Amino acid sequence: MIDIYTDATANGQKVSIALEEMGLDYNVHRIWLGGEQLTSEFTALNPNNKIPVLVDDGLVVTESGAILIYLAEKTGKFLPKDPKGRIRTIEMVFNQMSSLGPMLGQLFVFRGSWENKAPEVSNRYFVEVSRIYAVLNKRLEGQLYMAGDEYTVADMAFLPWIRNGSIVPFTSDLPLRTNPNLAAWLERVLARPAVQKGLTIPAPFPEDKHMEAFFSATVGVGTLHNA
Ligand SMILES: N[C@@H](CCC(=O)N[C@@H](CS)C(=O)NCC(=O)O)C(=O)O
Repeated sequence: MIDIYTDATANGQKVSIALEEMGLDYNVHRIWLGGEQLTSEFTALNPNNKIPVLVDDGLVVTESGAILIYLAEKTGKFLPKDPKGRIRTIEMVFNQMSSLGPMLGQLFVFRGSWENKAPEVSNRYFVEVSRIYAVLNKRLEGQLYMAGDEYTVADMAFLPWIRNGSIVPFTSDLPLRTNPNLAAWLERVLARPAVQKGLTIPAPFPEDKHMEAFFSATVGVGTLHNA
């Protein structure tokens, strides 16, 4: 049986989307990022104190990109079998993990939790995320999905992040509409029923807790990260 330890953030949603897409049964353990990621029970699973964590019959897997590849290999789904499609998919999972995720995460920190008090810093991340959007837009020229014409785990890696960028009020100026291939891709993947379901697991943060939970933990501000 599969257990996931997760919260309602983009990295967590990647995993619930994948599990829904693959039709796997799983138990959800919600780790409230206001501090539950620091308990000894949780850090025994992931010493890096970050969600998501997946446990499959005693095998613990951390890092959302690794979890996506693990699930794709386990099920034989959403990771093309041909060498080119396979490496394109892995390439784009790594790309998301090392570029869009950290850069957009920092944009959320400096625009949101730090209320844009360091505009030069916010601007550096805004410019970089905008550049990444344009690169993705170019990549999507003439292909339906991030790794080609097949929907793969690479799409699952990008989609909760780009969706968040489009719904968080202080990143509404990100150039999504002006990158029409990327905007069309987002609509395409968001139309999938498994994606819609995965985005609700675990349930979104309540409005009043959203900023507190997201900013005090996810982005590493406040007292949680002083140690
Ligand atoms: N590279 C990791 C990043 C995971 C990550 O940043 N998780 C955040 C939530 S999206 C977290 O658990 N933050 C809690 C903390 O930093 O204390 C992955 O993709 O799994």
